Amino acid sequence: REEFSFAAIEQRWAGYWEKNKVFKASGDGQRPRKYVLDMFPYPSGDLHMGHAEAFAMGDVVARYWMLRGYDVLHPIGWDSFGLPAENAAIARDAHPAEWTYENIATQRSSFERYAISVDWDTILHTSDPEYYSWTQWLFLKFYERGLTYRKKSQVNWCPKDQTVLANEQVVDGACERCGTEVTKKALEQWYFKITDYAERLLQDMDSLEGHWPERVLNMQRNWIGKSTGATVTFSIEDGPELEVYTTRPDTLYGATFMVVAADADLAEELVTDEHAEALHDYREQLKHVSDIDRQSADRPKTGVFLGRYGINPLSGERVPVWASDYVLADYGTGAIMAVPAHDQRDMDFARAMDLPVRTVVDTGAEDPEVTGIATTEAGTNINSGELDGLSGEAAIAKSIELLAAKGTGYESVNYRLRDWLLSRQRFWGTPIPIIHCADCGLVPVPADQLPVELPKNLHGQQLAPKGQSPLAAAEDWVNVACPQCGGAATRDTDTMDTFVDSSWYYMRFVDSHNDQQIWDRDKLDRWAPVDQYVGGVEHAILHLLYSRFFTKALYDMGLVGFTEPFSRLLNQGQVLNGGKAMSKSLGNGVALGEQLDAFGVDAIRLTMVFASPPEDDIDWADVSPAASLKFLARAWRLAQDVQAAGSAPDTDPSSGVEALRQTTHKIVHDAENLLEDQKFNVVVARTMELVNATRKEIDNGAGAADPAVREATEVVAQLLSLVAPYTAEDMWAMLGHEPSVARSTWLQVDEALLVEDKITVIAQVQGKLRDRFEVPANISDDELEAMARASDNVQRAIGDKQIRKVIVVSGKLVNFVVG
Ligand code: ANZ
Ligand code: ZN
Repeated sequence: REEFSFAAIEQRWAGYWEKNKVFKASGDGQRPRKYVLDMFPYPSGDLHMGHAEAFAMGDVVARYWMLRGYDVLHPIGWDSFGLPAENAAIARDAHPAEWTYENIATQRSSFERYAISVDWDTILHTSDPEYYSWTQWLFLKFYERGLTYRKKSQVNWCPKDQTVLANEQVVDGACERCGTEVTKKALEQWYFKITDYAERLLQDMDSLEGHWPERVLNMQRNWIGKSTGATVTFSIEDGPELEVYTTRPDTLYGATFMVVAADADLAEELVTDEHAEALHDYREQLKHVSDIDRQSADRPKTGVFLGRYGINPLSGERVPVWASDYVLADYGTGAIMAVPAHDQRDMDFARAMDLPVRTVVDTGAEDPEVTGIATTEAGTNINSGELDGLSGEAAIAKSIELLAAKGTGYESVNYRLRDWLLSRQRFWGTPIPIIHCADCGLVPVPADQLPVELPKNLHGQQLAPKGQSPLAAAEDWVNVACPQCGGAATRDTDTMDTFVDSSWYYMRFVDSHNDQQIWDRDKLDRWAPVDQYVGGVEHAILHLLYSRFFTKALYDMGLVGFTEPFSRLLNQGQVLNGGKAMSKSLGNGVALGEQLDAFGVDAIRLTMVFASPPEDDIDWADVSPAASLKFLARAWRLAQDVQAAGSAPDTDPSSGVEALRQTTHKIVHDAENLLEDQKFNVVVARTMELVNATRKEIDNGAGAADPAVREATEVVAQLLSLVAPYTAEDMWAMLGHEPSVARSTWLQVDEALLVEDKITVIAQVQGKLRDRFEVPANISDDELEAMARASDNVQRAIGDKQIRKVIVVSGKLVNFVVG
């Protein structure tokens, strides 16, 4: 008899699924459809343990739906533009495409070995002209609608990568990619107007409630950061009016000074000649301070007086106007009314600059004027003229009413969300399809001239960061005739943030190779939106917010028929080692390839899925791939025994041993619910249970020829196919079936075989046992009591006495107190 060998089994099935296109999405309309998507990988080296986990989880879902008879689209592609390829190209004096496509080839063969159930015909790479042609086309669609624009502003600049960064790419003041402290630079850049969609991005999250992890929804809500308050106009003596945004118009009487963002144009407009130099010096220092630091509460407050005074529109009071870095230029109006008594940052500034503090809300706490501690709780207005005696909402409403009557303010809403800065001064990205003409201005590249391809002759040092895009040096590429006037013009030399590429790939997957249109609308409507998206929580804001924005914008353009791209989201956990994330510096990395060589693909996949619920982290130091391998051998031998016993593949199971049949059907029934609830680890546990029950029946019961044993073993193969495709396929063949088990028919659960769990309960009279019954485990207290009352033994014991009290202990007993 053949011994179980994962290597022999892997060899038997290697390449089988790709060659036979087992996982090809048919789109024939004969069956209901599902779209399962794993966040597509970035081609940095080979696949690692993190990929292995994420893809194992997504595969459970895709394979399960396939077994349930769905037509499943489970595509694969690569997010293949980006800095690492460019840095590698500089280091090896090559073109970034070389490194990129080498890594893709490596990852592809690893994916094939790892036996993920993908449709290989869908394959796309965002760095292929066939793909980025449409990224450019979309950019121009957004441009046509005014959703892409150029603006000069103070942008986040990474001095190491020599490129600008979106706000979302600045993490704790540092570059998301390289960790270098981010500085500011005034540059003219391209933006997407995501702020136009702030409210819809927020509102539509209601429909994702319960389908996306709560944590992700909260992170997006915070990032959008909606607040409501009022915009208030202060007049300035001998100067332009100054608008401020406040969430607390009820504290207007406590506004003892004003502050404008020092780096805003506003500061320069307001400053008097006498103070201009001080402002200038202050602004110079500011360039080296990150937004995060600027807003940090414990930083000492700094600033300069602008020499101006504003007039409080409610109290008429004259207040000085300052400039400081703790007010941000791009939030609200870039200026505030400072209420030191009720805002700690204002209080700190007031104390540092010796400015007055006036308490206008009595909260019952000690007076901030005395303590220097601002009070933010609700209370009753004092020192506030017409607002005195009011509190909270009423005071806010009244203040807005008074402002509106004077024409000096109105209720308003603000969002923290900023427009998405999309241009990058790097090479390996989608070129921005715009031509700059001295006469015509910005001219879109005509659609029939797309794609604007990256030059193929740049390599090595020519790509080194210089603060402007390396494309600027490619003169033959840059210089073109203006499409409008035919005159000499130049191409835009920036490339797009790679998050633009990944904001729409899930739509392209429905029709990856269409060279006539971005996608065939019927195909898109057939498959999208994505039913199940799987990926890491690190994308909670950037990628997921951008994709939601793209979907909504495309909906408004009539290009798609849905407004949310991902109906359900699963964030798989991380694979740790020794309780810590794997990293080079800790030296605790585990190489996926070595694990696969040692234990086989199936044992590694099974270990990943069995270790914990998919959203939890897995500590590789705590798991046992060797035990997984043992279990797989045990399962495999069931099929071997059934085969040896000579039972035919079309055996009718109904004459099989009843008890094993009950176990089988119960487990299939439970597995259906567990898979819907994404409790994949429990499904594996139940599969183990079924293997044990079947083994018992073979060795000490009816034997391997019993039809119930065949039925159970077939179910084991199907359940295992979700996580251990090689072993499952081999078992399926031994059971005499045509491959592939992935396309087999899911067992139809026979309700008659679903016996309920029973428990024994007792009935007492005066604490004395009078009867016992077998009842369903989930019996209600009322049913239990009714059953006990109806018992002959109980009635006899009560006789003609009165029932004074009935005590029911759920699932255990009923006691009648009589007298
Ligand atoms: C007066 C006031 C009194 C304020 C008070 C708060 C408490 P959110 O909730 O985040 O929207 N603010 C407005 N624009 C700002 C800017 N560009 N940079 C820094 N701070 C700014 O916060 C709104 C509050 O933050 C506003 O309400 C304003 O201070 C400040 F007892 O106005 B408040
Ligand atoms: Zn022109």
